[in-house]
Amino acid sequence: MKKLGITRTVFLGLLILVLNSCVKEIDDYIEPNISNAPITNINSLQIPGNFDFTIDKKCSVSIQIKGNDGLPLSNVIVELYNTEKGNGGSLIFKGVTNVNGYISGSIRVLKSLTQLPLYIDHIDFADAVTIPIVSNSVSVVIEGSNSNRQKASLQNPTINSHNNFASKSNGILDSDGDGIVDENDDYPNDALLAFNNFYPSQNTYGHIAFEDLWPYRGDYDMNDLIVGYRYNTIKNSNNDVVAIQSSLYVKSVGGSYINGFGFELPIDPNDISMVIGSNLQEGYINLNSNATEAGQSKAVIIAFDNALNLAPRPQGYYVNTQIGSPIVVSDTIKITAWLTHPISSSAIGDAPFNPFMISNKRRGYEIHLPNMPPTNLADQSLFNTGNDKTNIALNRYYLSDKNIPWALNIPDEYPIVIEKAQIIEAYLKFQNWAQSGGVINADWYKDFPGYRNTSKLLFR
Ligand SMILES: [Ca+2]
Ligand SMILES: [Ca+2]
Ligand SMILES: [Ca+2]
Repeated sequence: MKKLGITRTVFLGLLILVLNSCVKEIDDYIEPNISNAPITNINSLQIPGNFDFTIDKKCSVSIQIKGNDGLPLSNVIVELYNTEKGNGGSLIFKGVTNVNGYISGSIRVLKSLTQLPLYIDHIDFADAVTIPIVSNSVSVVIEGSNSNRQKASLQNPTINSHNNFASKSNGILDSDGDGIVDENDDYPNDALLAFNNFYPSQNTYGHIAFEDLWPYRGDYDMNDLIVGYRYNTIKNSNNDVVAIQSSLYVKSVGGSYINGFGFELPIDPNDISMVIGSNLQEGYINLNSNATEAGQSKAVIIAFDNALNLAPRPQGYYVNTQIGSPIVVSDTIKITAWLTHPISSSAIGDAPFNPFMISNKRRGYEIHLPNMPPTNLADQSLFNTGNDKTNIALNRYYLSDKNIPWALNIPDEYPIVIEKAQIIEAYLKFQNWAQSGGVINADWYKDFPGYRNTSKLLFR
């Protein structure tokens, strides 16, 4: 590292004071390379050893709703969107306040996001309330200030107390009797289910991109398997989780391996009554009677055991990674894991949970997101072979000797890097993001001027 000037040293000192909790090991600090000098080989990047390559972050949610009179409002539906409804916003979180007007839970949102619109289905609130994201938390008390209440009360004499009837919809029919009126109940005829909660959002898919040669580094086109996902955590009228639903498709298969995909939930396999919808045809996955994977101490759901069964390979081509190759439209599979009993959202964690691929029908070869642990069925003797530089004692997993991952989670659109191009050739800000440890260009995958070399990308 070159010598720091005085100004830089003072600035760095302040940064350390301010971001004390964020900068764990200052010895590992590498100055961000903010030049656009093209680095043509990803293995030449100088990446901080503690960078986990996450684009979004987990935020706790704790919201209390009070009416115009300052008293807590119970049984009120609240929704968080990723941006305003009128601005293309899409639902991520939905639930109902308890007797003290509280609702809590957690969400995953882009690290760059500083505020979210909150929609409150009560006439004391007119429109979206913008609430701030501070550190990793959405924690607010919100009081109503809607002068329309009086008008509404005059039109409908029942609107005068803290109850359901002050809902904007004025709906009173609760067909399944679960306490949530039909207009607000995503499952109006099932008393065990009430609310959909989506990741990345109701109307969008995220993508997990894999290199499949682990523990060897491969070519870093990050297209050997790209899985599109949308998770729906289904909750009941107590805001507890009753099912995990995943909609999954195969966006690309840029290699010759037969690859599978699954995810691990942080609960006991016996907490699941049944998994429905997996696509398992190759015979190398063993299941329990509830269709979770056998031999696992946590619940593992294998979604598919061969990506090509969802997205067949055209004669003479890979799937969606070569210019001029036939466009392959994957099947989308919907997998539902029903729980034996409602589980708090804090116990079950957040989508995408712990996703991984299995390479070339070899069950022991799991490839996870960086710093996510293997399942019981991973062959741990593969760690620290090839280019893998896992350190179990430090919870460092699936990063190479050059601190490069084999998997990335992009909770957004993700055009496919063409075969044999490195990701840094297509996504021109990736190098800044990686070398700064995520400090700059956290939006490297977006379609902003100068961000993409579209001749190295396929939009399929
Ligand atoms: Ca209902
Ligand atoms: Ca219901
Ligand atoms: Ca490839």
